[in-house]
Formats: sequence, C-alpha cells, structure tokens
Amino acid sequence: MLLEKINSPKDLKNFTLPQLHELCTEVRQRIIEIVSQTGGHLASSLGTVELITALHYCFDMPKDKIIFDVGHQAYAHKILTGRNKEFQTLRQYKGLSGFPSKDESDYDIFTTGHSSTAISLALGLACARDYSLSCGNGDPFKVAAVIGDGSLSGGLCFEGLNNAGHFKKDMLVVLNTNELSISPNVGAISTYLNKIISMPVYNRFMSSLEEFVKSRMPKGSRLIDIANKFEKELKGLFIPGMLFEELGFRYFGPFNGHDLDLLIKTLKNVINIKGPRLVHVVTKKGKGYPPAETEPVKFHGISPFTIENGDALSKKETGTQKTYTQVFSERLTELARVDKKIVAITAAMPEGTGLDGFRDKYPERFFDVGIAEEHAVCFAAGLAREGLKPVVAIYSTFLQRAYDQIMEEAALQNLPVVFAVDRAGIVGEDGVTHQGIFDIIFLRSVPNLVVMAPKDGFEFEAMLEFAFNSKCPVAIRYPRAVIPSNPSILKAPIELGKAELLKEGGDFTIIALGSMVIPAQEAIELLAKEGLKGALINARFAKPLDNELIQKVCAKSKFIFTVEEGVEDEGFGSAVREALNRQVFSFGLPSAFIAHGKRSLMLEKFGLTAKGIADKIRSIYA
Ligand SMILES: Cc1ncc(C[n+]2csc(CCOP(=O)(O)OP(=O)(O)O)c2C)c(N)n1
Repeated sequence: MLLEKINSPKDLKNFTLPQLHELCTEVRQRIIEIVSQTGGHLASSLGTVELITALHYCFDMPKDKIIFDVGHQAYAHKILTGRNKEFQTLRQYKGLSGFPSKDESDYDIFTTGHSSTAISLALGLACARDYSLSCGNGDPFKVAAVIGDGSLSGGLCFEGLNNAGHFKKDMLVVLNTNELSISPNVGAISTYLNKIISMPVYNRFMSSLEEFVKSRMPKGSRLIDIANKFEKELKGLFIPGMLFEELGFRYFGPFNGHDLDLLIKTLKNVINIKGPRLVHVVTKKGKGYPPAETEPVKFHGISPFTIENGDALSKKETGTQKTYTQVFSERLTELARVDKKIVAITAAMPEGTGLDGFRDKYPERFFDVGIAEEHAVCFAAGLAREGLKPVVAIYSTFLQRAYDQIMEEAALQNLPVVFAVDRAGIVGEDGVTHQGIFDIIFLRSVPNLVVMAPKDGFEFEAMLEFAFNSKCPVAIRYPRAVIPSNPSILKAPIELGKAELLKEGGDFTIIALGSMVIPAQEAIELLAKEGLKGALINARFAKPLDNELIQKVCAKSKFIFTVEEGVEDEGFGSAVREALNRQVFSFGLPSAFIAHGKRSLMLEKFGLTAKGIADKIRSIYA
C-alpha cells in the first residue's frame, strides 16, 4: 500500500506519476471504506481526490497554505496530511472532525464548516504575508482557496473576489464545479459556469494559439503583443462577461478535475504566475463509487451504508418515529394547500430542511436562493411586505449569518416572516461549526421577534399554524431529533406569550423549553419517587415569556430550575432570572464551541437527560 508510506505530503513528492495514480485509487477506497462505517460527506470528498493530490504535490504545505471552503470535501487532505490511521475515527466523539480543524492539524489553517469564506481568508493570509515581507519578516509562501460552485453562490465570495481583484495579491483560487451544491446548484453564476464548461473549444484554441505564437515568433515580437490583444478580444467573444478576468483574476480552465497529470502540469505553471489567479476544474461528485455518482444528492452527507449497494445500514436510530424536520415538512405542505399565501425559502438546503416536499408540490411558491442566508431573509422580508407569508427554513448555525437581516429587514419592519430554525441544539457528528446552540441568545435580543420551541409534534404543528397567523416575525426552534414518543396529554392551544403548566405544586419548579420539556418531566417523575416534589412549566415561548404564570408558580417554590438545549449564559435561563429577579439555577450547554459526537451522547455528557437533570437538582438539594 502506497498510502502507508505517506506520513506527510512531502512523501508524495518522491512518487512517480503512475504511483500518484495508484495513490488516488487507494485514497478513494479508504474514503469509501471509512465513510461507509462513520457516515459523512462522501460524494464531495470523492470528487476532489485528484485535485487534492495534485495540490499537495505542487504546494509545500504547511509552509504554503490551502483553505478548503466549507471543508466537507477535504477527506483526501486529511488522509494525505498524516491522519490516515486515525481516519477511521472520523466524526466520532474525540475522533477526527468531519471538517478541517485547526486544533487537529497544522495542515488545517482554519477550522471551517460554514461556506463561502475561503477566498476572504486566503486574501487575508496573502496580505499579511506581503506586509510581513515588506517589513523584512517572514518567508514567502503560496496561498490557495479551494471552493465549489455551490459555495460560490454565497455573497461573501464576491466580497472576497472583489477585494482580491483590487489588491492584486499573489493568490490562487481553485474553483471546483460539479453543477451541484447539495442539490442542483442554482443561480445566474451557476448558469454562467455551465456555459464556460460547455465551451471547451476556447481554451484549447487559446493554448494552441499561444504555443504557436511563442514557438514561431522571436521574443519581444510585436506579434506577441497583437496576440495578447487578440486573446483579450477573443475572451470577450467566447467567455460571456469574462467575469473572473473582469474582476482582476487570470482565468485558467476549465480542466478535467480528475485528470491528475493535467492538474499537476497546470498547477505547476499557474503557481508561479503573479497576481490573483483562478483555476477552474470540472469534477464529478461521487467519482469512483457508482451509487454516489448516480445519487450525489443522497451521498452528499450520508449515514453509514453497505458498500456493495449503497443502502443505509440501519434505521435503528429513528425507527418509525418522525423527525421534527419531517413534521415541519408535512404540516407546512398541508397548511400551504389551504393558505395560498404561504411561500417557502431555503438557502441551498431543500432536503435537509424538509422543504423538498413543498418544492415538489408547490414549485411556484418555492425559492432556493443558493447558499445565501442573508439574502434569504432579506428576500423573505420583500415577499412579506407584499402580503405573502414566507417561511425561511434555515439551520440554527447558518442563521447566525443572517442576524443583521433578521434585525433590520424583518424585525425593524415588523414583517410576518416565519423562521423555521432547524437543527437547534446539539447537532451531533457535524460538530463544532454546526452546533445550533446560540440562537436563543441572539434571537431573544431582537425586538418584535417572537421565539418559540415545541416539546413535541403536536405542539410543533400548532406553533407553525400560530406563526402563519401572526402579525410579526416568529422563530420556531427545533432540534435534529425524532419527535418524543411520550408527549404530554395536555394540549392547550397556543396563545402568544402563554406557557403551559404541565404539573402543579411542589417544593421546586422546573421551567423547560422545547426539547427539554419531556426530559424535565421524566426527571420530576424520578425525583418524586424519592419524595422530592416539583412543578413543571412548559415555557413554549422563549420570548415573550409568560411572566404571569412563571411568577405565580415560582412564588411557592424553594428552588427554581430552567432547562434548555442551548448555551445557558444569556439564554432562556437568564431570561427567566431577569423576569423573576431571584436565584434561578439554569441547566443548558456551556458557553463554548462544542465538538462532534452523537447527539444522545453529548446530551448525556452535559446532563441534559432525565437522569442528568434529576442529578443536578439532587445535588442542589444536597
Ligand atoms: C453558510 C452555510 N450554509 C449552508 C451550508 C451547508 N452546505 C454544506 S456543503 C453545501 C454545498 C456546497 O456545494 P459546493 O461548494 O458546490 O461543494 P460540493 O459539495 O458540490 O463539492 C452546503 C449548502 C454551509 N456549510 N454553510
């Protein structure tokens, strides 16, 4: 096995081209083997094996710096940078992260996971390098950003490109196009890239022209100047808009991103050219594993599967119970059948958010805006201003990006935009960049915005209906989990700012939010067996709080506890403490970046289970 000889990318440099080909085959097999056991971003990582091998062959990492946008496509990078042995721990608790992680390796320049950041990060590195060099410090190094066509739909990329073209620093952008984001890529830029890809004539023609002129004409010949001018004119003719060239980049491509020899030859040449350069490669998502090539959307992020046929290994985890996302998907589609004003928006996540069902039923009322959360919220505000009822479904972690738009365009205008905040809480294997644990904190500071969290499926459906009938922006946060199988039998209708008293009386009161209501209920049952009697309030609203009920119930309690699946500092517990102006013990997650691991395991670790909550309460009594 050649792979066993690789301890760092330096070892690649001694390989012959045929050996590098063999290495790519081994890397690809290793990725398939391990991801079939751990789950992960298979299709994207299979698509970049040759590209990453070529980059490591031509660059001198870690002195040179390569940043992978999002980082979900970088498994080959992990394998080639000394992490092959640990690769089997991918995405497991205390194992390798599924994304680049600065704490894991010197070869991971940044911890990444949110898209469209690589160009700006690379430009920052390039500017810092040049400044240091101008002060007589540091060594020169090369900088590259590797970015997919999906990620290029994010506005941040264009802020980076705009700036990079202006600063004219030496840096390389490698644009990897495969016509897919998670699902088919959308937008005018995507259409533009596809046009370039379908015009291979241009590049072949240009390189033949260049070779012809250089080989036949004496150096400095006026003909070379004329040819250069001619090249510019031709580009204008053949590449619509010449987008990247006009932005100040030298454009090279499109190249077959699986042709290792061509990639190495191209990168070797392009690396030494000055200024901002963009190499455009075309790859196939899932390359080399037929089930992933055929179904790249399914294999973008996949749970453990059988290698022979690509079938999921087991449905044990979810059984027959529905997830919150499924309930959202079904209920929304049903509500939209009756209410024709309901429209739905996703930022490139139709499958993940469950909006694919809505898309298939009501394509004219569905909008995939690309990986553009800020735009998604602004766009929703525009729709709401004209009387439609938009729901924007975005994962909690990605909603962070749209904070200003929630504040200015939705809340300040008091527009009835519904925010379906999926993956709120511990997300599990995706880990540190994807935890949805900050939304209660950042949403509770937004005036006019109502923030809710359901404890079960019934409540979730009722909250959705309530949200669409509201006159203000409403956020509903819900976890990456199945609906609890033992919902409360109480089914009070949803009223603005009204909590639900699930259990009266007792020595203490727990006020629980959303996913923590059922564990709190079970904790109360556990403690009751030991003679500790407590009341339970299902808060329903993180904002506005039901001050009246909370004050009334807590007045009789010795101890008050809050439980939330979010960061406890400044979160829901703090809101209750502020409202009561007395001691409140809040249980939640630490104010920290929490690494990957199964959701159930992490909840247990942080004491957010029935037993954990009971233990915490017992310790306060002790
Ligand atoms: C801000 C943000 N929104 C959404 C996502 C979820 N996401 C991860 S990868 C991806 C698609 C990326 O597509 P592309 O860059 O083309 O890479 P490919 O997987 O096709 O290789 C999306 C939407 C994210 N990581 N960051």
